[in-house]
Amino acid sequence: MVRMSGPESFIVCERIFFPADRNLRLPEQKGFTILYGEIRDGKEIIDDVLAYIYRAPHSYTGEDSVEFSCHGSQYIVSRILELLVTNGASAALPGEFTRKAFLNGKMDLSQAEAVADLVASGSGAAHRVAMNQMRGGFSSEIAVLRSGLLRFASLIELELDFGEEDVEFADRKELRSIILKVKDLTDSLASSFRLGNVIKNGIPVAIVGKTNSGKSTLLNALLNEERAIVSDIPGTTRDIIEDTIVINELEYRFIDTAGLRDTLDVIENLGIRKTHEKIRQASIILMVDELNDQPEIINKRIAGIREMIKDSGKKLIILVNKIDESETGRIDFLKDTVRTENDESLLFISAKNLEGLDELRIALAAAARAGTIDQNTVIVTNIRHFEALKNVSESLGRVLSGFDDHIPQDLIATDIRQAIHYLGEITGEITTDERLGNIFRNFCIGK
Ligand SMILES: Nc1nc2c(ncn2[C@@H]2O[C@H](COP(=O)(O)OP(=O)(O)OP(=O)(O)O)[C@@H](O)[C@H]2O)c(=O)[nH]1
Ligand SMILES: [Mg+2]
Repeated sequence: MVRMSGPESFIVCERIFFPADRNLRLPEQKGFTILYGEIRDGKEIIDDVLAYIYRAPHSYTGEDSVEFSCHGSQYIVSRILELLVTNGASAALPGEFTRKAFLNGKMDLSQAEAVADLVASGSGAAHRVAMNQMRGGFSSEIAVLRSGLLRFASLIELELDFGEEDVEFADRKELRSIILKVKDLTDSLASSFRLGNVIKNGIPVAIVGKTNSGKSTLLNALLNEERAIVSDIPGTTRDIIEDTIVINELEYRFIDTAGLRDTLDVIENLGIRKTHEKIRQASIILMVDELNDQPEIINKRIAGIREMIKDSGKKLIILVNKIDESETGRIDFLKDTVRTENDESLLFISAKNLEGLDELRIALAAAARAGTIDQNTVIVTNIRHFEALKNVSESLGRVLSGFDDHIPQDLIATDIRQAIHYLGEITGEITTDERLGNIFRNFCIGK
């Protein structure tokens, strides 16, 4: 699809597009008409195309637009683009169509941002969240918060107008409860960002453990391809190997690491240092042990990892690998002797024979806590929104403590206005050219 937008679209298109029905002229057609015809460069026919005609304001951008549906060869597309440019059009910048849609009031800023997320969505969950945001789910949540605050701000300001007279239009108890409610909502939206971020960018899962326990074999098994080198020589993996897969609509980014052991090998040690770094970056840690390891040693290793990730909210899944080498009773023995805490899980697998992987996938989904995302759940996926919500919450916190400390009303009103301002930043009521430039620069061309 080659897309054109702007008040001169029809005039430019008519110079290169010739309807099959010679009686028809493109600029005279109604909106939502499709014309069949040829794109020509002088006498040369470039392609047989369909031209979709949109009239302002009923188009994506809100302007007159034409879209050519052509035969999708790169050559044809570039010839059509070249023809359009030589006949008066200019090439679109990244995100320029969506930017126009925003500026023409077709959508607010958070919806515009969702367009980019939708295009980039790589899993069912990412798609659902982006779709909800694009259709205005998030915007309407923000609108509710904003109108609650606006009502409140105007009452306080009215009181200020009466100056010395010491009147109170706004019932303080009611005001306090409104502010509390808005702050709660803001906080819960902001706290959804942790989940939103992993939905959008994939959940980082570090596969760690001692050397030779089968980490790379597990990565290959999960990916269903020979991604990492596997060998019975300890210290095989030295560099970090990463790849993503979608399991039950969520994207996971698996990170295979160098096995942890004391070694004098310089390169292996560099790998081990990276392993520690990856543990810090991951949300879920898969720790791989072997069935024939002694429970005391496994417990010691678990304690080590636990110490590294404590209070971080990271989830630990302990895997005992190579159960195909099992003597009877060994699994039960380890179940009794390996100590797990809180929400850690202990699973027995054979990476080589693909045993226990379904249980592992279930444990991963539980660790990602993603059971409840549907198209109506509002989840913040955008760091810009997250920051704005944090700022709203801080301003409202100041309002609340201002009440307690009997701070002058005009200061309270200022903090409320601040909060309203930050909410407006999310939807784009308040924005600058520079900020818009930053947002749309990350779009692809043509969107
Ligand atoms: N019997 C059995 N052997 C396995 C299993 N998983 C891995 N192995 C073997 O264990 C050896 C080490 O496997 P890797 O996947 O390279 O182990 P690793 O943890 O990545 O090792 P390093 O990268 O050196 O730390 C190989 O010989 C694998 O074939 C399993 O489930 N059962
Ligand atoms: Mg390895």
